[in-house]
Amino acid sequence: MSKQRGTFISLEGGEGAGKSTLLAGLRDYIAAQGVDLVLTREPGGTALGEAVRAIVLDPARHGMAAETELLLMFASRAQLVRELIEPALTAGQWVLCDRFTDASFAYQGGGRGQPVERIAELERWATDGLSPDMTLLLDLPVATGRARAAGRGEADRIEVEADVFFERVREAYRARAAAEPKRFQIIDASLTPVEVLHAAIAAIAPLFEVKA
Ligand code: Z5A
Repeated sequence: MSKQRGTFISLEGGEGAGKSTLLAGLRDYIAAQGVDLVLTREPGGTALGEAVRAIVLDPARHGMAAETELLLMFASRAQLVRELIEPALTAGQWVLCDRFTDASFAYQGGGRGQPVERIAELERWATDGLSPDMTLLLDLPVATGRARAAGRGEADRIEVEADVFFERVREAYRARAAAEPKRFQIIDASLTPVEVLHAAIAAIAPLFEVKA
């Protein structure tokens, strides 16, 4: 008998929203339910993807065109889907991914102004249209997130953008969540880390019921 396909969850949010913090707590919670879980991130997650990440976030690469940035995000993603995500889901594992295609719609679409139809076309081609079963969007005011992220050392090539860029990113995320309310769960990321974790656990609870 073939194994039941695994569940794919993505985490999204603006800078300093608390994805890394939530990821650790969520990993422990999901694993404690007896689920075989794979953690990964974008851009990155594979040897090739991590090499792409180093290039695309390198603050020294000032002249990178918005089109190049978009294609690099999808180059990393195409590899991650084929090398890690699809094989894991096929084997019945769950995948928890720190960012996925919604980030390209938010940052390259909302932030950089790349056309949505172009990103959607890349999504169909590069990922075969793979979409998470659930996306947790950590939403909080840009100023709060930026204040949290400040003082973490050198900002990467995207983090140096102005507040107005991150306001567009936030709006693009919220628009996507409004357009796909079944897939997205919006979490108030201004709550304490423990409260955010509890909200995330409540949000993913139906996924365990579906698999039971
Ligand atoms: N990017 C893109 O443009 N297009 C794409 O398609 C993809 C990505 C996939 C790297 O992403 C960059 O890639 C990112 C988007 C772009 N660029 N930017 N900007 P990343 O996810 O690796 O990096 P990040 O967005 O910069 O994540 P982050 O800033 O590290 O945020 P975080 O993981 O969400 O936050 P954190 O590290 O958990 O928390 C930040 C601080 O806040 C830390 O001190 C925590 O202790 C604190 N914190 C966390 N939660 C709380 C709460 N609840 N209350 C108070 N303080 C908290």
